[in-house]
Amino acid sequence: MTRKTDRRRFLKAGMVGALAPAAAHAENFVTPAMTTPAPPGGPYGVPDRQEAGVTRLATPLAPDISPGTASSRTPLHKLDGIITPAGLHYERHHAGVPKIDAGKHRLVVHGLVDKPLEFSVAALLRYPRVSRIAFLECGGNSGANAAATPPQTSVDLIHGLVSCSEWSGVPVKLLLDEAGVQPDVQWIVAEGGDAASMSRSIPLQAVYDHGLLALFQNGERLRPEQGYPMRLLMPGWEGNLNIKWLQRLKLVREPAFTREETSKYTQLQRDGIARQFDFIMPVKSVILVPSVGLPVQPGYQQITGLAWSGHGAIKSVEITIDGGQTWQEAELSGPVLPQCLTRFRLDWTWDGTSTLLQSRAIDSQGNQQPHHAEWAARFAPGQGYHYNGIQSWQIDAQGRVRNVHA
Ligand SMILES: Nc1nc2c(c(=O)[nH]1)N[C@H]1C(S)=C(S)[C@@H](COP(=O)(O)O)O[C@H]1N2
Ligand SMILES: [Mo]
Repeated sequence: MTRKTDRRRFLKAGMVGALAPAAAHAENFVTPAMTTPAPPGGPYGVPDRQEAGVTRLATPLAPDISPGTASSRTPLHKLDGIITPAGLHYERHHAGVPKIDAGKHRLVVHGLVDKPLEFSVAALLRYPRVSRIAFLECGGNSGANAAATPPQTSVDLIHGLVSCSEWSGVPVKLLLDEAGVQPDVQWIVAEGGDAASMSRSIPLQAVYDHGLLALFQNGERLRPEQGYPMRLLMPGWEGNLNIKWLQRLKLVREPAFTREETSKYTQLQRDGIARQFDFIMPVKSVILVPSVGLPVQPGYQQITGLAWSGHGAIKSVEITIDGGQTWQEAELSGPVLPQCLTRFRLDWTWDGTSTLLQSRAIDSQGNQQPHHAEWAARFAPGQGYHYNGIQSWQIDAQGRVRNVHA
């Protein structure tokens, strides 16, 4: 069944959720809100209080073992479009959100450079800026699905460590050119000004070509949680490299082998060899509606979700509503941008029988998502970084959704 015929049939049958026309005509159209002028909004707008349930999902803290270790996830299934409101951007802090005095904060560019430089925020705000929309995803996102038994939790708990913003700032290459990169530099070590002193080694060429010193997020200055007053943005690269509260870029010959690239963010394979410096987030797609806790209604609904790839743009998303027997192409809502969340939709009329839904994305480089079993065959048990297996939702005859591996 094609999307068009499905939509036509649905329109003919009438809106499932609309009030009967008679009821609408019986209403008095003049409401109390139309007769009494109301006060204006405040200096900084917030969502209507009836939307108070649309919040980040915080993971319980463990202050005794690891004070400051915190994460919260974007409620992807309660949003639409591709942009994450700043207040709902996921958070991952290894030592909490430091209070940084933007007037005193400095960014130092040093190491193997002709001229070490120190920048204030005010100075950086005078540099030429660029803007781009890009997703940011934690290397551990979706890792819960790597387990043999998939979790029966809301979709944000599994996949909500990804968000998408418009980021504006100074291309890092401008600062590198000003400092003068010496000939045998291969790597840059980026360091944050938090109690984790989060540090990562990144290949020089990648930072030169793609690195953005982000100062603005969705039009306003970065939120403290996202690294105010500045962070490194490496679009499409593992979240951990996107150093927040950035205070140092050191140019070096060899990687520094920091904690975050040795004991963490490496992936042990079945063959006993660990992948290290696996930077780019792989192609992924997730159906967000329906999902666990969001049951299917009989009749029409729109299946919708997000797809993204660190390697480029999303080329297509295919959906199966019959457990993989047939696949149909979902509509990409647009814009479709590289290293960016891409919204997909498919009109569907559910006939009330149990079935299995899956989505699979292909990116502009031809990368595809593996099935869970293919992914699990490659990596050692307990590994979960960079998990991008196909998400399968089992629908029972009551419309309830279960997370399964298929
Ligand atoms: N300085 C610093 N930078 C950091 C972190 C941190 O704890 N400290 N966390 C990293 C990790 S693991 C991720 S996934 C992203 C999260 O960015 P966000 O909190 O803006 O979503 O920031 C990265 N940069
Ligand atoms: Mo992360």
